[in-house]
Amino acid sequence: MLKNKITLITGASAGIGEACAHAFAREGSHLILAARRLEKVEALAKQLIAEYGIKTHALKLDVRDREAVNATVEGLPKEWSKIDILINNAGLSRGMDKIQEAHHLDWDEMIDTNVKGLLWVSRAVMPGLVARDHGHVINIGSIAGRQVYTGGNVYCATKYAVRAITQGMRIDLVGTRVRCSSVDPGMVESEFSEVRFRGDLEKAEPVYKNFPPLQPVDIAETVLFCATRPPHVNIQDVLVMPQDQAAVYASYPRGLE
Ligand code: NDP
Ligand code: 8X3
Repeated sequence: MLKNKITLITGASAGIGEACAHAFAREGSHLILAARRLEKVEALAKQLIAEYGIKTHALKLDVRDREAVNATVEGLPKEWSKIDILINNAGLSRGMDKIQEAHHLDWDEMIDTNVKGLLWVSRAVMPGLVARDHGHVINIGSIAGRQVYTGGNVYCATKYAVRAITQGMRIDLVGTRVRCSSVDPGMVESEFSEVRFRGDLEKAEPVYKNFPPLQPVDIAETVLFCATRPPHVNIQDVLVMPQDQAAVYASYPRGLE
């Protein structure tokens, strides 16, 4: 079903985006791999070509830069220009400070990446999907877009926004054959916490010690499921949690066995 399709993945240099790249490559999709760390997406691109025989196009892209996003999408080589699937995955969290104590630049970074970045990429790619009357936008939301937790404030707000934007996209796409899904994970072991705590491993590593967290591949398989339903089926949203995490405040501290 994905053979020879073109999938654009933002934030493909690590974690969930990188795992999506493997899952989609395995199914024969050609991949546009975008992130700020070009060396990482280039290395991944080479690996996927060797492993799966697909075509790849690696891009250095900061989703916060609207002009760069537009120029990149408009400037895609002809053979890459007809995108079938967009996975809006690029995202991050910064800090867990109280609103009365947090730094405004952390808020800018989260809002600019998770909300505005997702919008810039969608705005650039969706007209092509609509014109071709075919395609799929898959947004990576979060449990943080459904429940607010201590210190989550602005990060949660960005993921609530992603949830609203996804619902709005679906409404705006009614009458087209373009599908729109969101996949909302609970805790996933990736670079996420290291980025949130700016490389402070003493804070980042314990996040994944209370119970077995999800792995990026778990989310990639869910994204793949959404993308491989028959054309008349749209998986609107999926919430995927670790087995020991029923809700942000209801988890079982099993530890890692
Ligand atoms: P990682 O930190 O492992 O990966 C984040 C990816 O986003 C990286 O590839 C990074 O690439 C990219 N990225 C960040 N900022 C930008 C930017 N400005 N422009 C382009 N790419 C960017 O985290 P995850 O894989 O866990 O996160 C992926 C998504 O999943 C995010 O949207 C996150 O909010 C969401 N999520 C994560 C959960 C978790 O517990 N880990 C749970 C629920 C949702 P680079 O730095 O090279 O630009
Ligand atoms: C990331 C999941 O619970 O750490 O979106 O906010 S959580």
